[in-house]
Amino acid sequence: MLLRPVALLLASALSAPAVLAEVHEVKMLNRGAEGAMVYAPDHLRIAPGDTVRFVPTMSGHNAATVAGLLPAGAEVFKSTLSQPYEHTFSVPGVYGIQCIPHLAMGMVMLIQVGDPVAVELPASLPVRARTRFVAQLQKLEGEQ
Ligand SMILES: [Cu+2]
Repeated sequence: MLLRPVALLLASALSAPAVLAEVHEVKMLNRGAEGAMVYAPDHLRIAPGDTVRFVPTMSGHNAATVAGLLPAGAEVFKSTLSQPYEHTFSVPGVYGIQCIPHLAMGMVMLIQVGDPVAVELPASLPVRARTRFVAQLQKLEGEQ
């Protein structure tokens, strides 16, 4: 009789994170609704602890963090070309994601983890990447 409340508490503590965490899928495409060399969707708002699965729908792409466009303390990553890749985002903030072969063609996306924060784009970005980041930031702000 005394064990029952403890068991219930343990069960709810163990199941809560699994219920809340989500997996979001992003396709890597040579062409999509937003033009050539795109992630689809090109921006995401997710909760801390959620996972993003980058899917090589078309080959020759990858997903990597952008130097100067990720939260302090966040993990830097770079996936293998043409391979599926999953990353769990635990540190809140805004992450820029780039396809390394196609950064100059503007193959980038933004992932906002948790609440909105002010974002300053790195000065060294190629023009097409900057243009898309600016458009993606506006979409994120418009959806808050
Ligand atoms: Cu690419």
